Amino acid sequence: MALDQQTIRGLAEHLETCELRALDTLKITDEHPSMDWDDAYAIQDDILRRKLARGARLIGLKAGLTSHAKMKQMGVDSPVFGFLVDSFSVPEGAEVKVKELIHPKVEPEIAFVLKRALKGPGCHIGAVLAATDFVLPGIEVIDSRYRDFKFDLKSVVADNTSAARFVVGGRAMRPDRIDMRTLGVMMEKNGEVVSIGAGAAVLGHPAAAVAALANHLGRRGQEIPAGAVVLSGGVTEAISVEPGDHVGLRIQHLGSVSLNFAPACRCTSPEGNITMPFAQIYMVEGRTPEQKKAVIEKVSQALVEATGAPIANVRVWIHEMPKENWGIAGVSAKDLGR
Ligand code: OOG
Ligand code: MG
Repeated sequence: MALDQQTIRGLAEHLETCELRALDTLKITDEHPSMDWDDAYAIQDDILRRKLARGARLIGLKAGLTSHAKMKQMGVDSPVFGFLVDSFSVPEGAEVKVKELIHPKVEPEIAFVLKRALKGPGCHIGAVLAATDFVLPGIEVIDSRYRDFKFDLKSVVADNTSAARFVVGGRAMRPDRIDMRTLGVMMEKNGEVVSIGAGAAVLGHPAAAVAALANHLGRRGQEIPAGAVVLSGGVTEAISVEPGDHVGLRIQHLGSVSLNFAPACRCTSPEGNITMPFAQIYMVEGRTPEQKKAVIEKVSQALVEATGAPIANVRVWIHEMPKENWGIAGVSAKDLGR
């Protein structure tokens, strides 16, 4: 390990605060270039410890960056592993509160539920299939705490592999009834197909990702517990979502599962009953058009940040007050001598 305990705790607190307040940050290896793999997982473990201390329940684990599409999208070359707690779990068809997230993306995944614990080293696809109770379709919502999703592998491990929310549902299927490699996967956003893939995209067989997770944990003296849900990794690249989006995932033989992303804000504008964040600014007359434009741009940006609404939905209205109406506590500007 290259970092001391205090630094590890400080980085865990920083990353978890970013998660809880929906704030982004620069990747932590920028300031700690010597950080090694053990440090990265120690930071992730400390984030889990913080959550458990506040009453969270560990309900599952995840493998990430297990498909070529994902590795290519993120510019990395090996899988990473993280944890899932109860607050990440969203019921089927429920609304995800976009305001609680920074820049969410969705991924289609095959989720495993184990009937027996799995421990590496030496875990393989056969052992995973024997220990699996059933598999389900799952949508993972990832939300890297790093600005613009720009990170390296160690930084993303420390950030619990961008884990944020997930839903599982559809039809539970025993693993001996299907060939997971040839399962067709189709994800749609607002009724349009946004990604298509097959199970084999995940390390040749999604169970290989679960075996890799068990082997990773085995090296650290841990195991995948019975009853845990395991997300085996995005089959295709991740897709960005905006407030108001609907995302559906259909996997051959496993049925479908869906999520809604809460609309930004419900306001009525002068144009009718349109969903859009709306701000009115009062200013004394006399500003140039350029100055007014700059105010509109700044306020629009603040609304985008505060509500998560797309910039195109934001409206800013400037009211100009005549100079003679301006005053302080009933004394006009003129009488104030200004
Ligand atoms: C890292 C998490 C990747 C997956 O399924 O590949 C992941 C990221 O891309 O931010 O969960
Ligand atoms: Mg994932």
